[in-house]
This record gives sequence, C-alpha cells and structure tokens, in this order.
Amino acid sequence: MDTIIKRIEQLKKEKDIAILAHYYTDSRIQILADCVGDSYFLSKTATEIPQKTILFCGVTFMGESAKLLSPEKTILMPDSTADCPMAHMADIDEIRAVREKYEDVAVVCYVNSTAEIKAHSDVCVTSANALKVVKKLPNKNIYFIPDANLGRYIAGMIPEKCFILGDGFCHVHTSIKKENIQKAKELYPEALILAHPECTQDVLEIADYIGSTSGIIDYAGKSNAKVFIICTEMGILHELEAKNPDKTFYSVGHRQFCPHMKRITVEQVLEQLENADNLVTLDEEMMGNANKALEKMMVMSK
Ligand code: CIZ
Ligand code: SF4
Repeated sequence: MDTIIKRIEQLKKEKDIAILAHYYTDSRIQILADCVGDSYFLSKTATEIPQKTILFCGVTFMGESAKLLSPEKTILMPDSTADCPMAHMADIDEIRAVREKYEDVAVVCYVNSTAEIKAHSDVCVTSANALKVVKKLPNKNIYFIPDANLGRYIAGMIPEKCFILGDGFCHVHTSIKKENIQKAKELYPEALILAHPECTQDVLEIADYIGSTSGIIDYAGKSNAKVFIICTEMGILHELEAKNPDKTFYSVGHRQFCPHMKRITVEQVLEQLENADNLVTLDEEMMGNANKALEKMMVMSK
C-alpha cells in the first residue's frame, strides 16, 4: 500500500491533478485527498482551486455537479459505476405532468440528482440551504424532488406553501432505524442524536440536531457534549474523530454505509491518475439548463 500511496503523490504532482473526496468515501481515500467535504462544498472547491484537472472521489451526480460548475476543467472519476440510486429517482415525464397540472409551481431539485433532472428543474437546493431557498420562491406550489424525506422535513417548516413530494429516498439513511437509535440512547443516555434530513421522519423527531454533513461536523465540534449518536453515512466518523479526539461518536447499524461511495478504492485512484480516461462529459444544452437551476440556488441562498 505504501508504494501505491507514494506513486499517487508523485503522479498528482507531476500531472498537477487535485484529488477531492466526499466524507462518505473510505477513510483511506479521505486520507490521500487534497480536500474532503460534502458534495456542494467539493464542487465549489473545484471551481476555486488552480488545478485544471480534478479527480473527484464520489458518486456520479457529484462529478456532474463539479463539471456543471467548472465546465472548462477536466473532471475524472475513479469508478464510473459508483452511482447513487436516489439521484435517478425523479422522472422527466412526471415533472412535465406536474407543471401542466399546477399553474403556480416551482420544481425544486435536491443536488443529489442527475444533471438531466437538474436541467428540468427551476432551482436546486442542498440540505443546508433548502429552507432559505424555498421560502424565498414566489410560487405557492413546490414540487420537491427526488428525496421525499428532505422534502417533508422542509415542508414542515414552511406551512404557507403547498408541497408535492417526489418519492425518492436514500436507502442508507432510511436504513437508520428509530428503535436502534433508542437502544443506543439507553446505553449512552448522555449522547446527543445528530441526524441528516435524508433520514425518516420518526428518526428526525427524536434528533437533537438535524443538518447536512457539514452542519453535523460543525455542531459536534462546537457542542459541550462528549458523546454523539450519528445518523448519517458512517464515513463521516473519520472527520468527526479526527477533529474531536476528546469526543466519542457512535453509528447505529451495520447498514449505515453507502456501498456506492465505498466502491472507490485506492487502486482505482492510482489507475485514474495514470490513465486519466474516465472523464465526466455532459451534453451542452443540458449543461446550460442545469446550470441555470444551480445558479439560481447560489443567488437565492445568499
Ligand atoms: O447523502 C448524500 O449523499 C449526501 C448528504 C451528499 C452530500 O454531500 O450532499
Ligand atoms: Fe446516494 Fe444515499 Fe449513498 Fe448519498 S448515501 S450517495 S444519497 S445512496
């Protein structure tokens, strides 16, 4: 493994390639990355760093978002089969049907979606800015896709709007069960429960804090509590433990890991640095439309 890591370091320098990795990737990937973060932060970082070529260790929709925000850069993916099922859980015909049925509707699309779905939406949101963006929309009706759990959570905080929810879900976050959290809480009564809004409603109801991956990391860092039950993908424990050596973090089930993110291996990272042949490419017209939805989000989330 040491020789592989040395070769990766050498190739990165030689070819001037930056490695970005999502919090949900294997900790071995996070260690060798130049930057680790959530999908939106990483896409923004891709626009800001000087390197013209980026190796994005994440699932397809994350690489697509990086390409949308940095069309002039080369975005490489270590594993073209690492794809997020939820990103596909919205249907273009269904979007058209909703637009026909409701006069005053905004199609709001969570960034965990394909570029094609983004291109058919009015505005994108992240879990961190969804509340702010949707509140500002002039429309009475909100078609929220693809994640029903995030949509329901946001809808609960904006009672003046009428939400039509998509039926997408993340199988990792929905596998986190309230009963298992309660069992963990019996063992560690002083623990705070920190949950991602992709979790089911009953889990969110018992959470002490609900937020994005970055939100959870910030909250745990600032909190006076010493023990936490973490209700999101367990790759985040790497960053939480590194930043808070005096605190303890528990996950609640063996299925709390994303098999798609975990497909990415150190060997694939090396292979992509050597061959640089798995590029993210997107149709120009689709890019233009998807970008409009992303740019609208940036303006509205200020
Ligand atoms: O569930 C995911 O894949 C998340 C939260 C991704 C991200 O960073 O937005
Ligand atoms: Fe998709 Fe869920 Fe994996 Fe995130 S954790 S990439 S939403 S399957």
